Amino acid sequence: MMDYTILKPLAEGKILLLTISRPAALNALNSVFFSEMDHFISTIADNRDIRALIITGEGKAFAAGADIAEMVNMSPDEGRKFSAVGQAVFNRLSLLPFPVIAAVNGFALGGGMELAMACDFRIASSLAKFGQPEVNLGLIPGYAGTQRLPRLTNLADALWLLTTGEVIDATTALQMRLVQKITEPEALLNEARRIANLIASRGPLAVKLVKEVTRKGLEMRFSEGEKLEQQHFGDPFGNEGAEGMKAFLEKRKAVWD
Ligand code: CO8
Repeated sequence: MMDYTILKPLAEGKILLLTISRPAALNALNSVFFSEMDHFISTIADNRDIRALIITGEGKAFAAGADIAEMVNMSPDEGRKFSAVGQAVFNRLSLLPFPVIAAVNGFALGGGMELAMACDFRIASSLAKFGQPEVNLGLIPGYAGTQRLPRLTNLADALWLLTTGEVIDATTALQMRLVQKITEPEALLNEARRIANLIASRGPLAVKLVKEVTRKGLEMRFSEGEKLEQQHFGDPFGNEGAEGMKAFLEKRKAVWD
């Protein structure tokens, strides 16, 4: 794995652990982060050996937002450009052909919460804090927070967080289904690893397809989504699906590769 300034990638068998490491600034997301993330995504996007990615933060933050110091003097057009770059990188992240799990260890604020929302699901430490405090700075979210939050939770909870900038704890985030699970702080990474390894033990083509169909289907009309599912349902037959079903009938573990 390449050496980065802010990102610390670690391969652990079939899963990857990516740590955002800029703890002195609470892992605030600056342009170096986005260019490293963009590069990192390019290096892993076509690697068939990777079955899941976990993203976490070093220190007391997951990421405390976009880098305010970097944005303070931007013009409206520079702001738009900064937003476009971040949106593109987070979209590429969400479209990776394997699941991406956010292991939220601490503050996930503003752009940090948007990063967590670009992942496929979220596990939170009991110490994690979530919020979209942009309005506190006279700003709005720029990495698709206004779009992902109401889709992941609901319109009212999203507008509560987006208009008040209020920071919520992990229990409240669980109640609004922003996170799927809470762990003790010291158990967070091992729980994320357990889930990632569970994914890695399943049929690799099936995991890839089920993510793609589910995510793409959400952008479509129901009947079009059904057609997409139908089409890809056929893909594993005769190969991975044949092995998985045969293994079940023979009461043995499937051999995927
Ligand atoms: N940007 C830059 N630096 C930051 C950020 C940030 N978002 N967050 C924290 N830091 C820095 C602090 O400035 C401080 O630096 P220094 O030690 O040099 O003074 C260091 O990290 C430690 O922070 P604190 O001393 O403030 O730590 P506390 O434990 O006292 O407080 C908080 C923690 C409550 C998380 C506090 O740091 C805070 O409120 N941070 C800002 C949170 C915030 O408003 N985030 C939203 C940012 S805006 C955003 O994300 C918009 C996204 C869309 C952008 C679209 C592109 C245009």
